[in-house]
Amino acid sequence: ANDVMEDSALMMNKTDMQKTVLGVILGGGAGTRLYPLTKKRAKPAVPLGANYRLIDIPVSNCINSGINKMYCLTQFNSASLNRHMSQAYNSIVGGGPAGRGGFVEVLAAQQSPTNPEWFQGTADAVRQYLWLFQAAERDGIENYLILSGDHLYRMDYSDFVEKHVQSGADITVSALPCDEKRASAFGLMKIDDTGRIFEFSEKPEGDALRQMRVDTTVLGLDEQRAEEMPYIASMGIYVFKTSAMIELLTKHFPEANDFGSEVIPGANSIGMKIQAFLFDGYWEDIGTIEAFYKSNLALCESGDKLKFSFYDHEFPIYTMSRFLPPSKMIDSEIESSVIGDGCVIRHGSKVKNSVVGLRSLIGSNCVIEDALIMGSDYYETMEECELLPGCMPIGLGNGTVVKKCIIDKNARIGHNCQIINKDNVQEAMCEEEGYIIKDGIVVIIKDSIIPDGTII
Ligand code: ADQ
Ligand code: ADP
Repeated sequence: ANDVMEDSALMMNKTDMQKTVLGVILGGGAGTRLYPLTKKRAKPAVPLGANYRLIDIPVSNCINSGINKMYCLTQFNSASLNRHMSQAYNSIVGGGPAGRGGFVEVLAAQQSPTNPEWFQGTADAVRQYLWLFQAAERDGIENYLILSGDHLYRMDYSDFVEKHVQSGADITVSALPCDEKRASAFGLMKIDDTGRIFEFSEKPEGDALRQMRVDTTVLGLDEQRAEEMPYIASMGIYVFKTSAMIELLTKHFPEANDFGSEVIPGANSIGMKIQAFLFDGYWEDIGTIEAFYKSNLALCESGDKLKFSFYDHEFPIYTMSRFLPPSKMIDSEIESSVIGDGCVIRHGSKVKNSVVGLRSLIGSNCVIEDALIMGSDYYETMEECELLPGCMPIGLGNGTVVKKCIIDKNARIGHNCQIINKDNVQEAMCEEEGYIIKDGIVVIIKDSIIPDGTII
């Protein structure tokens, strides 16, 4: 009986994630880094891992952490984002005894008589919707969990929030050790032996960077790892006490646009208590074309090399259920690849180290290598296709070779094309022809038509 008493006492002390935490997902600014994937859709709707979209990661992490109230702040709305959000999660977070009035909603920047501007940054985005979050506060929201929409990781936020509550911090920043090479892409911090952040510097370079070097053995790293990773980087994921957020955004720093460069260092300068929470797991910012491409292809790895797996029964990644048929491979060779639902790969085709997204239709004798093919939003009928000049169907035509490229959704690639970055170009803007090249990766733009025999 004592054990039971202790257990329930423990449970009573635990933070009620559903009642007291509001998840706020930063769904992207102007969307330049992932361009052209964000040309025709909001960033959170960018397809990921053959069947998913970027937004599935933070939303699933929230659901798996017991958080059922989430807003996604985005610069503009798109049909695919709304459709996805309303169909994918509402049956999980809303309604029912488990749901307890949960929701996942998109909030787009909007012009209003008092505010003629779009979101000027991450803090500004939150500030513009504080009125709505404060309405939620009346229902007992004590902490805001601020998340990014372009990270690949699996995290139980309840540990993070719990630490934040127990330490009595105003803000807790999730952090990891980082090497010299990548350090200046992040917010860096110095912490004392209680984990309190006493210095925070957003993306410092040169001397300012070296000045942020610390002894990371305090994080539990061994000597050698600490030597390799001498910085503590912010993951851009924060828990804010509701009252601290309101004070910071409206009273102390009403002009601040960003959390990393202004609000966090500012909070430190006025003596607020900011704690670091050490995250010990795989985490990747996939907000650039190169990182996004690499992380998608990394899903093709197996065994110890696989860093992120969608196959975790205890911690599933939720997405829209589409009731698609299984994929069919007809006399083709598939090696180390991820194939989404409802695809058809025709005879003689070879797929290697590639992600082939849902509803992809691949013709015969194609070669697909180190490619990320996003698939299609729909199956078109022959009648629909015949309305187009030359009737070029969505997908890859026969005999086409694609290597080291990203092919966005609904693209129509003709027969015998070669998308191989023949001249090894690093950067090119050929939007008229339906593609751009970034970091040496050819990206075929959504809905593009690439005629038969094209060589890129
Ligand atoms: P960055 O990711 O470079 O650094 P930022 O560009 O502000 O910071 O983006 C943070 C997140 O907010 C991204 O998901 C982005 O898409 C989104 N976002 C940006 N502007 C937005 C806007 N106007 N409206 C809505 N969403 C917007 C941050 C921190 C660093 C930390 C890294 C870790 O500032 O300290 O190290 O994240 O990746
Ligand atoms: P999908 O579901 O095909 O991934 P969306 O539903 O996001 O794409 O977009 C549907 C169409 O709406 C796009 O093809 C594009 O023409 C238009 N669209 C979406 N977002 C924007 C935007 N911010 N600006 C202009 N057009 C947009």
